[in-house]
Amino acid sequence: MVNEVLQWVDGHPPPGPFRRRFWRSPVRGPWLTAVLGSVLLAGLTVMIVTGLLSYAAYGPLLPGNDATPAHGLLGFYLFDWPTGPSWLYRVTQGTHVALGIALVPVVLAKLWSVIPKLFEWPPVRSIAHSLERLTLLMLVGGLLFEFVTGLLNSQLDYLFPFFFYTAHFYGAWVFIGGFVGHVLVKFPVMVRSLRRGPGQSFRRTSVADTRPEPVESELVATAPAPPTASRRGVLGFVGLSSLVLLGTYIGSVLDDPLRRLTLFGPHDRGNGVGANDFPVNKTAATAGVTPAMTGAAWRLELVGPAGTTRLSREDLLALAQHTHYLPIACVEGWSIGKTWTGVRLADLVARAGGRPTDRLFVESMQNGGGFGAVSLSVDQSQAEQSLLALKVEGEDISPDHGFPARTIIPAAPGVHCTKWVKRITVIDGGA
Ligand SMILES: Nc1nc2c(c(=O)[nH]1)N[C@H]1C(S)=C(S)[C@@H](COP(=O)(O)O)O[C@H]1N2
Ligand SMILES: [Mo]
Repeated sequence: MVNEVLQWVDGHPPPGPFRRRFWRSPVRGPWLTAVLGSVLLAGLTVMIVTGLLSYAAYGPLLPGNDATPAHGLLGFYLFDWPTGPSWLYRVTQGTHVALGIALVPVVLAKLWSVIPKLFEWPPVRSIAHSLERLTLLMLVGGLLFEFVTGLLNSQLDYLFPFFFYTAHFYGAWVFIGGFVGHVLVKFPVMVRSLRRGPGQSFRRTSVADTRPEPVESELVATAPAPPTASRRGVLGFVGLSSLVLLGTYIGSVLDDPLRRLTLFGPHDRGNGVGANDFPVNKTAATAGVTPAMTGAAWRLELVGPAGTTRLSREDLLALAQHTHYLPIACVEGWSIGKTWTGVRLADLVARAGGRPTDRLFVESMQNGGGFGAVSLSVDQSQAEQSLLALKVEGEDISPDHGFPARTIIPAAPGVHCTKWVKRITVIDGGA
């Protein structure tokens, strides 16, 4: 009895999208899906690797740095982020965000190409089938969640009611689970479909001659509509859309004058004058840093085994100055390289009575907000290029860029380059 009911249900899909006749595009089919899938296989692998690297770059093993302290086993791969080459995070994170933007049309086209699957009937057939459907839910749900939160973050739109890092981190692992499962199941199908081809010449078939792929698959329309685009047209449109999107963004990761290429995005313009005319997320005013706090009375508090010393900006300028070209590279993807001048952090360690095996804790005058305090690793504290910067491109850094002094750490995410430094504490590195 139960079996008969189930059989009847199987043979009677509800009307509309649950019926194969509903899906009529003649270009939809396993080959088109495999082409888009192979682009995503490569692209999303790069997204996963650069995303996981970004988490490692935050130095979450150091006290106070971890945005997801409950990561447990998911932090299995963490390692000490290197201090060179200085453009390391600029490249890994710029790639993560720029590629994410460029992949949007491919993701949408891929979802479109497999949409009949979403309405598969019956929805669950067996335990194995329901597991497959669950991987798909993790894959598609995780993918959309990561793309939406990531894009909003890169555009500084914090519309969501949760903390970006935590959500993007756990969402990534849900996605990775679905992605790995999906690739294991579908890789052979993808290779087979690519080998078989679309059944017609990709380059020479006109729109009018475009026919469904000659293969039995639930993606292929049984009652195709008249063609409105060729496969070449569809893939060309997707590829061109990706390039246009990439083109609007790419200036955000380049230095002047190529930076002017940025058409959209919050970091196309600077907000300052002369050497300080480059982008700022958080101005001194929004951070609650007032002119009284940064004026002549300001002192850097240097705390270490030798006790606490207070250094004025003049004191700092009287110490050995070093100049390096180093980027600010934000997790949001944008970056900009500048020539910074200031005191070597390693010199401050020594001055405070510390040893080369000690590390630093840097605090800002900014009250609260999560950026107020950062732990630097031993390598970061000792790196030849790690600076407490006082000048940029030969001019005093502006209040919005962290006057009187800010740290600049080679290869590190921008968040580790603390503006409006108040106190630097030497901490026993334990070695
Ligand atoms: N005190 C303080 N330092 C800070 C920040 C901040 O909000 N407050 N932002 C950090 C981040 S996330 C980046 S990417 C760089 C550049 O940020 P900006 O664009 O606000 O200058 O400074 C870092 N230093
Ligand atoms: Mo940032």
